[in-house]
Amino acid sequence: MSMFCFQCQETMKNTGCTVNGICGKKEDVANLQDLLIYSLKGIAVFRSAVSLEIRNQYADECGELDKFIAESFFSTITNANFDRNFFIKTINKAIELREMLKKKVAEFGMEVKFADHDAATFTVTNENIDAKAATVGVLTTENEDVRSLRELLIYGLKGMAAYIDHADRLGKTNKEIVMFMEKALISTLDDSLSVDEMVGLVLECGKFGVDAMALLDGANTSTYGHPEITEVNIGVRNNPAILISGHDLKDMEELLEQTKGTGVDVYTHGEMLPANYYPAFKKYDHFVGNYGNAWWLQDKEFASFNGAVILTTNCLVPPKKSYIDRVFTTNSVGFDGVQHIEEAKKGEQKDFSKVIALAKTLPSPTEIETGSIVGGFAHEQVFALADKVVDAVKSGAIKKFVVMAGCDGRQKGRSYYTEFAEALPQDSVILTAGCAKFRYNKLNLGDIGGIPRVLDAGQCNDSYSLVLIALKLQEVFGLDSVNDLPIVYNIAWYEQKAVIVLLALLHLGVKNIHLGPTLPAFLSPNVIDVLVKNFNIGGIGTVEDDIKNLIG
Ligand code: SF4
Ligand code: SF3
Repeated sequence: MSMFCFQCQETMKNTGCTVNGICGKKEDVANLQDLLIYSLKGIAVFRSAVSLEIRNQYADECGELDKFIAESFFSTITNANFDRNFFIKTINKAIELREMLKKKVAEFGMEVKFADHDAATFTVTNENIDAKAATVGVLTTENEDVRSLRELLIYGLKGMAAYIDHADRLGKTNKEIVMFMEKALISTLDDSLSVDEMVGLVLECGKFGVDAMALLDGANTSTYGHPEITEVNIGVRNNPAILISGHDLKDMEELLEQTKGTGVDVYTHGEMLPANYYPAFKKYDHFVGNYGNAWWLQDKEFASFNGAVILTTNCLVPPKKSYIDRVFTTNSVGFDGVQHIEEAKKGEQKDFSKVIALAKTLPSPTEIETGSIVGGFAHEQVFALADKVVDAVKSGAIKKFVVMAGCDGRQKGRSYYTEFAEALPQDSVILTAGCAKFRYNKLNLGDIGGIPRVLDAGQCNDSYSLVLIALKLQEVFGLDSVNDLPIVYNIAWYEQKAVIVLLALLHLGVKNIHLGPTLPAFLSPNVIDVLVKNFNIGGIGTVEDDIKNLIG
């Protein structure tokens, strides 16, 4: 076995990728990603000695290190970064930062636990880095339950890191979240922890997941306004164009600014669709709408788009030769042979001029769809409709809300979600967020007294909106528990952002969540038992059975 990765839903045979990733990740990159996480554990050992007070005092330096931790985690998320050189560079940087922290801690005579651990002492050369990387993967934890809880925690941190990285780029940070990340990283070196303590950390991760999503929600809405109900065009115009994908709204803003008046149109793809819902982006008349569907269709859709494409975050599918020259990555995304747009200098905008110049030379997009879709049902917009929604529940016009948030993926069995949405009774409303929506957001499911039957809150991180909506309904109906609401959860997962969303829901005490299309391979049978016993988590079955069991 040359690698072992089981962090995403499409892992080989639902056990683990052991040769190459189904996602296209090669064994050397998979192992280097493990080594990067391992080197973050070394950083955490020394960083944990730095108090909040000191962090506040040295805000700039500390902010840079927080950013490094978040970006490093983010680069190891499924379908984000496939670039070997990026990982070698980042691991070396991590070791350098660890040694700097080690010196400071020694200077101040601070005590740290695990200072002698290999994660806190190892070094590498270009010659031995692959050999070292092959020795630090998830299988080094032998007990399968301990491994399961440690990896569940690490994957939650990866998702959390993605969200705080976006917020950071909009100037919003929360040092306590990073302090928790460090504590959690160190816990994975600690063989003395009991199962209960590890479960406690996983749930605490959910608490900080809620904080991270709240931070990002605040960053997005205070910068770009609250999403509002929007009809999004899914057709094309006859101009050269740029397709922007991923989750980073700051890139969206800067791209729209820089393409203004250039004759180049801008379209969103995949998880960038919700950018269409923000007031701040509506003023650009060259922002045409959304092109295509979820990430896994990008090999076909990037090809037919014809123009330049920017990946601001996951999910990147290894680009085909036919269009690789038109693809650009930025932030934590990377792929060997794909042009990368570097981070901007402080106070400046990122420079998209290369992308714009290329786009001008390319043909306009080939039409693959026409018409429009409706979205923008984030918390403030739904609160504005609260009276209507409450009346519909009271009158019985709405009998169930079905949360179908999460990820989409290429596995054939995911047609379940389309069929499930179609089979839902007419008096049910789907609450969605994340790219899972592409399985049913173009079906004509109609409305209930003017309330569409698919309410899209936005990106996966906007699952936070769904939580606020549920809490609001609980308050309006005067219920003791969020579990007393007529809401069922049928969530689709693929990568690690869905893991932090799940942990956030568990932290809020949400029970009876159904997770599919398969339960995570990294959950051992005993850990699944704990989740079933405490939260009644379940998988999915057939559409017919699930409609019967969930909806009644
Ligand atoms: Fe396999 Fe998923 Fe890991 Fe890729 S990210 S190697 S598909 S488990
Ligand atoms: Fe999708 Fe990758 Fe998870 Fe943000 S873009 S939800 S899978």
